Amino acid sequence: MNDTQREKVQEALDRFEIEVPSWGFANTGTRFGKFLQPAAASTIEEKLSDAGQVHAMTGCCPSVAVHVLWDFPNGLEDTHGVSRIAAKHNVRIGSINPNMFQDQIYKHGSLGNPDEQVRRAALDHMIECVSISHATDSRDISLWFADGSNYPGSQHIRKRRHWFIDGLQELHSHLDPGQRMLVEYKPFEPAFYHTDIADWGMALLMARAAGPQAKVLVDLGHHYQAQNIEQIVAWLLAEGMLGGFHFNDRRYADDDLTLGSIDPYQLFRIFHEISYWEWETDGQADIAYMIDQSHNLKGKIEAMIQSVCRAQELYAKSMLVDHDKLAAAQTACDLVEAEECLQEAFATDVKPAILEWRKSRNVPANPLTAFRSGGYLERVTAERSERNMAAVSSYA
Ligand code: PSV
Ligand code: MN
Repeated sequence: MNDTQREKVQEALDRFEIEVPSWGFANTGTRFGKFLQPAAASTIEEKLSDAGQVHAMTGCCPSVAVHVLWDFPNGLEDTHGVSRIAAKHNVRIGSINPNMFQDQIYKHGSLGNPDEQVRRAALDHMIECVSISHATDSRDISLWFADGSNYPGSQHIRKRRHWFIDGLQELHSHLDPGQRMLVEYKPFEPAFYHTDIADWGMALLMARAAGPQAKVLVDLGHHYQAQNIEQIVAWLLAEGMLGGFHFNDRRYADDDLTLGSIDPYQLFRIFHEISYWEWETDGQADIAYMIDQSHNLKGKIEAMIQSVCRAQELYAKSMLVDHDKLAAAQTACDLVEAEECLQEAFATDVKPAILEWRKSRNVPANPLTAFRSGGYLERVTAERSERNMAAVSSYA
């Protein structure tokens, strides 16, 4: 890597921030059960403390996404003092995720529910989340709906679409001028026949209908097999509608595997589309990068650090694509030369440049080993294990 490339990587890493999810530090499982971890976080303070560790080790995770009913079961009143707790752990509250799926009333949906009272309750909860975002000084309200149906004919797809648009428009009217709402799509799970916002096209139309501060959020686990996600990213950028990501990797469905563990080249290609667009437009895309993974088997903080380091590495590699050369090769339809531009950048060892950046930020050269030898895990295991493992015996 030459000096110019090294500088490019430094600059890129200076602006690259990635948000971690509070729920990634808590005990979670599959529908077949949970394997509880003695060190898992339960309270919002514990989650913020764990997130603080990830930030201390990596230097690029200053904010924490919260899921309202998991982190603030009583809504707004639970947010009192939470920003101060976050600051104590050197992080801040990031995107606010309303929860329109865990209450019994949502059996047949939230904003798409045929029952007007349920739609109202969902909307009131989302509006309260806007108040929460004001209390925590957060910008983005991140929306994912479990709405859908399991059997053909059982729901009126067009009516539900209409109710969604009405609801999202009303929510949009509660946003402050600088705020955004991000609309996430998912084609399956928990509904397995249709979901109301199934893909990026539906999310785009919903966001457009909601208002100018609504953008689309791409969760890497929310696509059909073999879908070309970087093309979706390129289109959303071109439409000015890409608002954020939920990063994770997958082999089959929404597997929540550690980022880059299955297909690191895919994330590289996604980052490349973003940096290519930025180079062409001489602009900077306003994208919220977030991780959405909760690990059932791996140590939660370790898995988060792994994911963040992988994201940094792939982001750095994507900066090394020679855009002039690529544009010329594309115009000349020189397929091999164009492809080599990507392959060469992907194959470049960016570790020395990342080490330099870590040194300049005063963060450990190897975040994972530093975390392992830092004593934090042992300390929180001692503090939390009795409580966490008591839950195991109540399972038995
Ligand atoms: C749904 O699968 C999802 O990706 C949404 O973003 C939720 O908020 C999150 O997972 C909950 O884990
Ligand atoms: Mn997600």
